[in-house]
Amino acid sequence: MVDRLTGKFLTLEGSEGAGKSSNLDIVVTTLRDCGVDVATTREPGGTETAESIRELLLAVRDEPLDDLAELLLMFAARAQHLTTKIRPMLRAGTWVVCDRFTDATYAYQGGGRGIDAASIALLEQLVHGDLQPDLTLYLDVPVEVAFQRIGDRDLDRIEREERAFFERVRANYLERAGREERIEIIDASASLEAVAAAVEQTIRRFVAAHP
Ligand code: T5A
Repeated sequence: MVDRLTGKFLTLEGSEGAGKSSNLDIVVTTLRDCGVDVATTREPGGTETAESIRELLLAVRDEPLDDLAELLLMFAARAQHLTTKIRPMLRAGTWVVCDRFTDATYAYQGGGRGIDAASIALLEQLVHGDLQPDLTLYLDVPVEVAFQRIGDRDLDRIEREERAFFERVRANYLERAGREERIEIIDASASLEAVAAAVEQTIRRFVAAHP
């Protein structure tokens, strides 16, 4: 049976400190101003069970987390999130704005950890082959700037990775953004105001194209 999803699916991507959380509000305010019914969520997480998987993924433990276990947990959380939250909302005509989605898996588990893209694509196909974001805003910022922004806050397991890991993450995002038409690159090294203006403009353009 064809799953009729009438809402639009928007995602925000970027390295830590790129400003996703800061700009999620801009996306929502702009959409509401355009008369769109919108809900927000995040990955990994978004539902009670998926948030528990998030805790497993981000907790700092003595036992290192196996790369493949990390990949499978990301998709386990995603499967739960899609079934219990994202698809029902899209079916009801609500637009969903998600802080990170599968582009993050290609960037972090693919680019960062070195897992081959074909294995990720296999899981992507299994979990949501028929559903892709309609628009992705990739907030691009040099690793150096991102780490200055997050400062000396308590870092989670992934944030504790070395700089080279985040350089590979960024390179992977940029490479995908160059290939995928749905991904809009926003220069997130600019001021908060300038980034917010670019985000708002991109969202208004998208809404105008999808009345
Ligand atoms: N992950 C996730 C994977 O490995 N694979 C996957 O498939 C998925 C889905 C989740 C982690 O999981 C990984 C990636 C992540 O490591 P998360 O919840 O998305 O993490 O959280 P982070 O990315 O760590 O979120 P951050 O809060 O660090 O980044 P944000 O949301 O991009 O940044 P934000 O908005 O909180 O801003 C950080 C600081 O910078 C300032 C803000 O005021 C804030 O203080 N700032 C600016 N300052 C100056 N100019 C600007 N333009 C600014 N923009 C923001």
